[in-house]
Amino acid sequence: MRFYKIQLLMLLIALISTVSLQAEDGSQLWLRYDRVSKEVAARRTISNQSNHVSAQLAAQELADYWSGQHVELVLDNQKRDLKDGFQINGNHEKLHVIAYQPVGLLYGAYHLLQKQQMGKKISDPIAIAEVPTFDLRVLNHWDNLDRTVERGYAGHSLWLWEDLPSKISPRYEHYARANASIGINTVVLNNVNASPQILTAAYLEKVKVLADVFRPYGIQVYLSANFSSPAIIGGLSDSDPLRKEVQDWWSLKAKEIYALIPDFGGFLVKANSEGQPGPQDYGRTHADGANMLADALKPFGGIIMWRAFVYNPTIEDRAKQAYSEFVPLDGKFRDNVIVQTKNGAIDFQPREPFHPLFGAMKKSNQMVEFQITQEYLGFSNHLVYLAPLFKETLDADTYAHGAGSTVAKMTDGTYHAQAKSAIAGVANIGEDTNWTGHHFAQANWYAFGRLAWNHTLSSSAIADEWIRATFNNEEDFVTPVKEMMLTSREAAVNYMMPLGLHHIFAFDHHYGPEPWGDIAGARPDWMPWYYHNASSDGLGFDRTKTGSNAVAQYNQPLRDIYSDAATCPETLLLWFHHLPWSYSMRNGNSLWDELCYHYDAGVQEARDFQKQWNGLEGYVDKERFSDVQQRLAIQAHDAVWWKDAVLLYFQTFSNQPIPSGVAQPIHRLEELKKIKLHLNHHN
Ligand code: GCW
Repeated sequence: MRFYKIQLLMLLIALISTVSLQAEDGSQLWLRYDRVSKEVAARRTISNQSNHVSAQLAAQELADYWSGQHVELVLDNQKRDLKDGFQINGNHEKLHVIAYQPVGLLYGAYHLLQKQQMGKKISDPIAIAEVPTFDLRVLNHWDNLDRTVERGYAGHSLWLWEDLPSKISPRYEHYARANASIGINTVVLNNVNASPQILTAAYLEKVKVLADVFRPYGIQVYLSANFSSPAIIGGLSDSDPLRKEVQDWWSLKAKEIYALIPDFGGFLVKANSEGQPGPQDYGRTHADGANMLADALKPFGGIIMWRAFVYNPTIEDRAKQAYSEFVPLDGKFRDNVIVQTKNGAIDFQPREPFHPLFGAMKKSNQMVEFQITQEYLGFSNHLVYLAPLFKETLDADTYAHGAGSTVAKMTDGTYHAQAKSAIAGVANIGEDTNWTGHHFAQANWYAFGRLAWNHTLSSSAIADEWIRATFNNEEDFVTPVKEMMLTSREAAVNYMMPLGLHHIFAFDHHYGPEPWGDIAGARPDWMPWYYHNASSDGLGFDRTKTGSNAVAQYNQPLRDIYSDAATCPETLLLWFHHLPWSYSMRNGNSLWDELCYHYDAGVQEARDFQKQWNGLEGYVDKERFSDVQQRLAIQAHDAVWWKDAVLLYFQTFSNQPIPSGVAQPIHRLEELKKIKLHLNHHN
C-alpha cells in the first residue's frame, strides 16, 4: 500500500513537471501565476470594502491566484506616509494589506503573489511596509506613430494607432498589468523625436483610450511634445516660447488634453538636440522653453520632463556640453519641471562614469534616464542583465553634499525636495510575443521597475526574483542562471569596450564594431576616432587638464581621483586618459596586453554562457530553451567579431603582438572592414 502511494506520488511529480515544461512563448512574462482551485478558493476569503477599481483589481488578482490565508484589503486615509506603497500585517490565518491609495492595495497584492511564486513562506507574524523610493517610475517609449520603434528590437510598437480609438487590443491591459506588478506607474507613449501629430485632436482621442485602459492599474500617461507644435499643427508663425500667442496655444492645448484625460501626466521634451526644434531656435534658453510649458500645465498639476541630452558639433568635448548648458540654468526652472539626464554624459554606453550634472544641479529637480532597450548592448541578441549597470549609476557618489550624495539620493528627494521624484527607462518593449525579443531582456524591464520602486535592492536579489517567477524555483537552475546574469554586463563591457573605451560602434545602427569608422564630411562627434584617439603614441580620450578638462565637472575628491591615471578606476581609464600602449597597469601588464586580456576574457565569458545554458536543458521548456540557446550562439560569435576587429585595428597603432595567452584572431582586418550591416535604424 505504502509503495503504491509513493509510486502515485512519483507519477504525480512527473506529471506536474511535464506540465510545467509545456511550451512557453514568454508572453506571460514573470506573471506565470497558477490559478487556484475551487477548493482552495473556498478555504480562504479575500475581503475588500473599497469600490475603487484598483482595489477591486487587487481583490480579483488575489481571488484568482492567492492560495494562502485569508486576506483583507484596507484603505486607510491616515496613512499618508505610505504614499502609493503598502503595509502587510498579520499571521498564518489572516493578512491585512493596508494602503493609503487604492493602487497601493494592488501593489500589495502583487507582492504577496510574488512571494508565493518564489516559494517563500510569509513569516508569522508578518509586519512589512514598502514605500517606493521614486514617485514617478517611468517608461519612455521611443515609438513612432507609423509603429516603428526607434532603437526597438522587439518588433513594431504595441500601440495600434490605426485601430484606435475604436478597437482596443487586449495587450494594452496585459501591458498595464505587467507594469503595475513591478510598480511602474508612468508611461510616455511616443518617441522623444516627437511627431507634432500626437497633439492633434484625432490622436488625443486615441491617447485617451489608452489612458482609460491603464488607469485602473495606477498608470498615468505622458506624451513627448515637439517644441514646434504651435507652428506645425497650430498654424502659428513660429513657436517662440516668449510670445503670448505661443503661450496661449499651449494653454489651450493643455485644457483640451485635460478635458479628455483628467489625470494626464505631462510632457517629455527633447529640445535643441540632434536636430529637434527648441527654444534656442528663437534665442531663448532651455529654462525659457521648459517654464513656458510648465506654466501651461501648472493649473492641471502637470509636469514637464525636460531632457538634458544636448550636444552640438563644436570643439567642446561632447561629454562636457550638457553641463555647460544646464548648470548656468540651475535654480531657474519651475517646480513642475524635472531635468531628465541620461545616466552618463555621452550616450548609454556599455560603461560610462555617471553624468556630472547629477552632482552639480543642486537647485533643480533632476531625474535619471536609463536605456532598457539595448541600443549599445547587442540589441535583443545579447544576454546582458542591466541591473548592475543601473546600480552603478544610482550608487555612484557625486559628493555634491559630501560623501554619500549618490545619484539615487540626488534624485529621490533626499537632498532636494521635489514635488515628484522620478526615474525613467527607455522601454525595450514591442509587439513580439515575448514582448522584448530576447527572453532575458524581460529581466531588464523587470529590474528597472524594481529599482525604481526600491533603489537599494541588489542586482542579485532582483535576478533571483525574476528567474524564479519567469522559469522555476529549482536551485540547480536558479544559481547558475543568476551567475550568468550577474556576470553578463561585465562580459559585454569586456568584449565590446573595456577600460573606459566608448562609442567605437558601427555608424548609426550601433550593433557591431567599427573603430576605424570614418565618413567623409560626417560630424566628428559621431565618429569612433573622436572617442578612442588611437595613434602610435597611445589610446584614450584625455579629459584631464591637459585635454578637455571634463574632470573639472566632477566634485572633489572625484576630480583628483579621475585626473590621475594612477588613482582613476581602471574601468574608466581610457574615458579620462590618453595613455601610451606601454603604460603599466596596476597588475603590471602593459595597457596593450591588458586590453587584449579583457577582450579575450569577454569572449571566454560569452562562451561560458553557452556552456552553462546547455547544461540546463532539462529545466526549461523546449521553446524558450532553444530560443535563448540560439541567441547565445550569436552573442559568442559577435564577441569574437568584436575582439578581432578592435584588437586588429588597434594593433596597427600599437605595433605589438597579441600576448601568447590570448587566442589569436580568426579574422583578417580587411575582411572585417568590409562587413556592412544594413540594419534598419528604427527596427
Ligand atoms: O542615443 C541616441 C540614439 C537616438 C536617440 C537619442 C536620444 C531618440 O541613437 O536614436 O533618439 O539618443 O536619446 O534622443
